[in-house]
Amino acid sequence: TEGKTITCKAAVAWEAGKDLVIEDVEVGAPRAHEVRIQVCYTGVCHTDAYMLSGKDPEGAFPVIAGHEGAGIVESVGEGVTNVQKGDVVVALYTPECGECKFCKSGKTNLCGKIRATQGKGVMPDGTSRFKCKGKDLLHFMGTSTFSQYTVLADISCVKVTDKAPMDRTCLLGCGITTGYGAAVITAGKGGIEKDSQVAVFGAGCVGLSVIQGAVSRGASKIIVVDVNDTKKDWATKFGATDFVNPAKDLKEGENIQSRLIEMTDGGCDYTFDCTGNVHVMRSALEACVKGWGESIVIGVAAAGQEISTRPFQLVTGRSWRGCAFGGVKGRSQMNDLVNDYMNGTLKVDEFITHRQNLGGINQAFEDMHDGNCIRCVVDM
Ligand code: NAD
Ligand code: AHE
Ligand code: ZN
Ligand code: ZN
Repeated sequence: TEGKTITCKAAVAWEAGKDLVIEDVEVGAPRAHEVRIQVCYTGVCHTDAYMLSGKDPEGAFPVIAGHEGAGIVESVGEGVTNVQKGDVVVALYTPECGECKFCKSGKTNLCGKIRATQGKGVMPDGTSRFKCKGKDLLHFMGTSTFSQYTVLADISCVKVTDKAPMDRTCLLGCGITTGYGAAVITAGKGGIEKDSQVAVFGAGCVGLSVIQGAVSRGASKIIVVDVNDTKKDWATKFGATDFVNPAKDLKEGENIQSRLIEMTDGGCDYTFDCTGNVHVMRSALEACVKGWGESIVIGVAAAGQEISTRPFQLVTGRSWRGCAFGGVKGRSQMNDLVNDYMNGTLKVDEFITHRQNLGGINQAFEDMHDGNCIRCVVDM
């Protein structure tokens, strides 16, 4: 197959808001600094659903979505040195070139090398590797893991041990790493400090991963806020100390920020928005303690949404921060997470509540609405 076009199955989104269609697609050979991988497993993330709904300003069709994938390198293009045929890899929607101003800054994981073309749904040379029915299909987030074969920039994948099961490590491609990294890397620029009081808004895959990170840093209080009561058991299982359902548990005249301020004797050291709801983001900021409290925005809000608060909240020392992929540098830090998983210090298996085959991928999106669905893993 090396050097040749591969025909395989992929879930194609022909237009916004419509079911995905399993099609035979042609996947071109990797060009210079590109890698073609056989995708073995992919998770399904809310950001895929968001783009497919048509609400993402960067969404364009027809497209192959998916960004939480693990697979095996099938072939590499000219000049590729970081991976070779047969390597097990995790796809990285946040690449790491190591050379651009962002990579070199030491302050962020937001590599700038291919961001412009990635946002347009094409490879770094401006073209697509996918064709179906004679038409070019767009790539998504530089990964397009809803195809049995996909082509990535070499800087958009990282080799991991073949001893780690790919149906688990695929989840390190987004949700788990995002929440965990937000807690241990982004918050406080270096992670939550021991004995911090933390509030996590939204206990999905991302929020539960923030809890894991907070536990690993020795937070003394981890309050989970979710409108779904079934998330209480989930939060407790991951190490939360308290649970508040703002739709039911608030007293007359109380809002969620005042409740959290009361529970923490003045406010939280760190709060995390893992909902994508801009009103929640405001509450999360205002639940921070004055002087140093920091709120991390992780959730992706729909196009046109804006956040607001009284500037006084910032004047009195609270700050707003945000991160993509938890602030994790994929190529230099992914293997630490895989090792933590392998030695039992990072939970991954626990997140998998649903499974589907590629043919059931639309059901995987339906599954996401189930209050008990944390992640659905698709066997490609
Ligand atoms: P999820 O839907 O599984 O979890 C969200 C949780 O928030 C649910 O338990 C829901 O009940 C709860 N919730 C909804 N409205 C609420 C409210 N008003 N108050 C309190 N809780 C509320 O989603 P997820 O997979 O965990 O992802 C969370 C968000 O993070 C999504 O917006 C997703 O797009 C985004 N995300 C961002 C990044 C990043 O790099 N920044 C990466 C992955 C996901
Ligand atoms: N394109 C959207 C924003 C989507 C977004 O914020 N994506 C996150 C990853 S979410 C993963 O589930 C991200 O990586 N952001 C940084 C980046 O460079 O895209 C919009 O609103 O325009
Ligand atoms: Zn995601
Ligand atoms: Zn870079």
